[in-house]
Amino acid sequence: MDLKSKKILIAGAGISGIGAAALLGKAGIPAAIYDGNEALDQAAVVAKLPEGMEVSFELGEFKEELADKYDMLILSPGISIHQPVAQAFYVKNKPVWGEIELASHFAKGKIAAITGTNGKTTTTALVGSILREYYQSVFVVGNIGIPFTSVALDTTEDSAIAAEISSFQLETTIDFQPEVSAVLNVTPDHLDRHGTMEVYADTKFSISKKQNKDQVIVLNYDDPITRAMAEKATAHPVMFSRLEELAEGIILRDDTFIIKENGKEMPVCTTSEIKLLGSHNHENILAAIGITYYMGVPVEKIRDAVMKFTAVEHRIEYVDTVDGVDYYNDSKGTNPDAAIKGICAMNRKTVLIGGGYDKESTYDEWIDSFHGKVKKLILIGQTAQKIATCAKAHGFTDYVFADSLEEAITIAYETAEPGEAVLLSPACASWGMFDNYEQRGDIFKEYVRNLKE
Ligand code: UMA
Repeated sequence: MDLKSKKILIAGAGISGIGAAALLGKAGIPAAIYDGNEALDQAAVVAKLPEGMEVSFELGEFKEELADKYDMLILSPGISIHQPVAQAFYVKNKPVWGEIELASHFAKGKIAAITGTNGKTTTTALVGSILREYYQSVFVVGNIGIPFTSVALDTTEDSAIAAEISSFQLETTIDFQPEVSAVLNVTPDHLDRHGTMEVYADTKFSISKKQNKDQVIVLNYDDPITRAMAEKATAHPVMFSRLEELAEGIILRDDTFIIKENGKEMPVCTTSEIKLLGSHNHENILAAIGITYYMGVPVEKIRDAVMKFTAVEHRIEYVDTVDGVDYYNDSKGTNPDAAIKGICAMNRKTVLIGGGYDKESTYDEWIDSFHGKVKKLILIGQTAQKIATCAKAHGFTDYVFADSLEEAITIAYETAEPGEAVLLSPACASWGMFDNYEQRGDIFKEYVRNLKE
C-alpha cells in the first residue's frame, strides 16, 4: 500500500502515536493526530517530531466525520479496537493499523517477535543482548518502551530486531510476519479489554498468523494454552520446557540448558553460570535460547550473552538497603501471575505493597502464594478494597490501606525490621495513579532513596 497518497489520522499522542507521526514525517508523509485529551500540549508533541513536519491536531471527543475526512487510522495500543475511533474506520472499510504494522511496513531485516502474559520484557531484552553478540545492527523495540516506528527507517537487510509485542498491539497487526515469533505463556490479564481468555489467547497467537512453514514459533510446553498452539501453527513450532525432557526443543535438564535438534544435543550453559534469579527466569532463558538459535545465532555466542545478562529495571530490581531492610522494585508485576513470581523470589519475611488499577483480575492465587512470607500487605489504588476482601476470605488479615505510594512506603519503613524485605509488586496496572509502571517504579525508587536522607 502506498501511504504517500493517503490522508492519515494517528489516534493517541503518547509514545506510540508520536513514534508513528515521526516515522511518517521522516518518510515525507503528512499526518493528523487525534487525542481524547482536549488539553493536550500540542507544542510538546510537535517538539518531538521531525523539524518542518506537516502535522495537525483533532482533540477532544471523537467525531464520526473524521472517518470521512481521513483514509486510514494508526491506532495507539492504549485505545482498543472496540472504541468509537477505531470502529468508525472499520465500518467504512478503511485500514486500521497499529505501531507494529506501520513499522514493519518500512522495516528491513529479520524480526524476532515476543509476546506472552509474563516475562516478555526480560526475554526481549535478553534476546536483544544475544543478537548483539552476533549481528552488527540490532534494535530492541515495542511494548518495552521504544516504539518500533522510531527505528524502522534505520534498519537494513542485515538488521536483527527484537520486538516485545503486547496483546493490545496484536489487535492491529495485519501482514506482520516475523522470522521467529514466541508466545511465552498465557494467564489471565487485560480481561477488562479482551473480554474472555479465549479472545486474549487468540490475540496472543495472532503474532504468528502470517508466518509460513520456513519460519518458527517458539512455544512453552509447560503452559497448556501455548502448548496447544503448536497444533494450529502455520510456522514450524519449537517447544521449550523447564519441566519435561522433550525429544526436540529447548530444555533444562538438571541444571543445564540444552538445545535438542534432529537427535543432536547442544548444551548452552548451566543455572550456576547465570545472573538471573528464579525459575520464571529459567523459562525466559529457555525461550530466548530458542528464539536466537532460530534467528541464526551460533550456540557459543548465545552462551556468552546469557551468562553476562542481568535483570531488567522494574522486575524484582534491588533498589537499596535502608536500616538493614532490602527494598525491591517489582513495578512490572502488573498482574497476579507476575506478582506471584515477585513473592517467590523473596527469601525472607516481606512487607508487600500491592494494588492499583482494576483489570478485573482475581487475586486468590496471589494471596495463597504469601505462605507466611508476607508480614504485612499495604494496599493502594482502585483495587485496594477488592484485594482486602479476597485476602480476608483466604484468612490473611495483616493488611492496611494507604492513600498514596508515599504513605505506603512510610508504613513499610515503620513495619519492616532489619533482615526483612520491602517489595513493591502490585499485581495490578499502574493506571489511575501513574502514567505507566515505569513511572510507578521510578517514584518508588526515589521515595526509597529519600528514606536514607
Ligand atoms: N488516549 C486517548 N483515548 C483513549 C486512551 C488513550 O486519546 O481511550 C490517548 C491519551 O490521552 C494519551 C495517549 O492516547 O495521549 C496514550 O497512548 P497509549 O495509552 O497507547 O500509550 P503510549 O504512551 O503510546 O504507550 C504505548 C504502550 N501503552 C499501552 O499499551 C497502554 C506502551 O506499553 C508501549 O511501551 C508504547 O506504546 C510503545 O510501544 C506500556 C504498557 O503498559 C508499557 N503496556 C501494557 C502492558 O505491558 O501490560 C500492554
